[in-house]
Amino acid sequence: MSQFESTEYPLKFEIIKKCSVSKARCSQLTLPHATLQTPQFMPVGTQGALKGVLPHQIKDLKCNLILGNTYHLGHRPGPELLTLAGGLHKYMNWDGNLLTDSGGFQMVSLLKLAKVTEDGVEFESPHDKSTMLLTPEKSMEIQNAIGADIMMQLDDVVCTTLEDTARMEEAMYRSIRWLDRCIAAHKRKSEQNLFPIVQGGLDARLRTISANELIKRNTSGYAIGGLSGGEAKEDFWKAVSLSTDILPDNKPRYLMGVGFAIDLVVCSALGCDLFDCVFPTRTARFGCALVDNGQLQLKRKNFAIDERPIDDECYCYTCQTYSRAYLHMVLNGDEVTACQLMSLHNVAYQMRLMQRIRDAIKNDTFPDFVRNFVRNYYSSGK
Ligand code: PRF
Ligand code: ZN
Repeated sequence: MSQFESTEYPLKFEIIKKCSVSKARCSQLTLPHATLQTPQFMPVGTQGALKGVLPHQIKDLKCNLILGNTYHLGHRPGPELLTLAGGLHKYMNWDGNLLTDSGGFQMVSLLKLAKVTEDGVEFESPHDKSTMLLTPEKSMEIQNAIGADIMMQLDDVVCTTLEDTARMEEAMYRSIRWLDRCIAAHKRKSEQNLFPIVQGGLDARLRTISANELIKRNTSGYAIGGLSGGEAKEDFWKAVSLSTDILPDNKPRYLMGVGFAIDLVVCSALGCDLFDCVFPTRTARFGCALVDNGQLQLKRKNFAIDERPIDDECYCYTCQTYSRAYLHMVLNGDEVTACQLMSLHNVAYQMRLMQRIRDAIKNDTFPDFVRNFVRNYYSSGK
């Protein structure tokens, strides 16, 4: 891969501009399938597609990095069929970049039945009730077959608001042992990047140990995990800031599972580069349209006579074509069309927000942008 000749990994990360007041930076990230600028939000396509949005529509929104899930794709189509199809990019006709999560987090959050042992994450198959075991080696096998541009290590994820420090510590050290097993099992090092995940809950000591251990492995980027599980905003932001203080400046930092507009703005200021969350597409299906000062619940009666678009500054097809009144009607009737129109807007909203963040960093107006955004967000003029 010629564009990566000078680097050890199939990834290039160049900082274009740093904010002089915060830790925010705007960078250019080159991956095997495309180049993009960060900070960037990655929409989630659980089964190898975004619910209600076609690959060409995602491209039209200038998005060239989306997420897939090992947990779902490992079941169906499974690694053999994926290898046969030449990987997920070809299979789903997506020529942009793909990032896959390792599967453990989805199992623990979706299936309350999952059990973690030193071997891996044990769970009941959703299909035939047999017991299955996702090990670091199995996760790498599936992710190598998928062919994602960025793969995630299998980690032991615990909920910060439910578990005690002893369990946090065990999970943090186990995640490091699993990282070493992932590195050993990764078979396509010149084609796919493997990101490790900082764990340690809200505990500064544990997070510091975790981040320093990951740095020793010298991977091409880092993820910050174990957060965004319902902890207080202040605790969450502190844990993020502590992590970005330790992680090296010259590599991308991916904050996992974060997608609320306010968190994207604040965590960009704290030096995070990549984000993902199912929230924008999931909430769209329930009739919620994202706008700067919060969210519009378009199923509510007052929207039946509102002839304005969701957002008159949004360039998406939905806003260019339809009124809130029309969307209100469709949302209360035709689920499939409503899902498409709403998801398209919410993904476009996230993309435009990230573009505004990048522009502000590049134009030296980021501190003002943050101040105005936060003031407007909490003014809640629905
Ligand atoms: N680990 C993995 N995936 C994740 C997370 C994590 O910690 C989060 C944050 N809670 C979202 N997705 N593997
Ligand atoms: Zn729109």
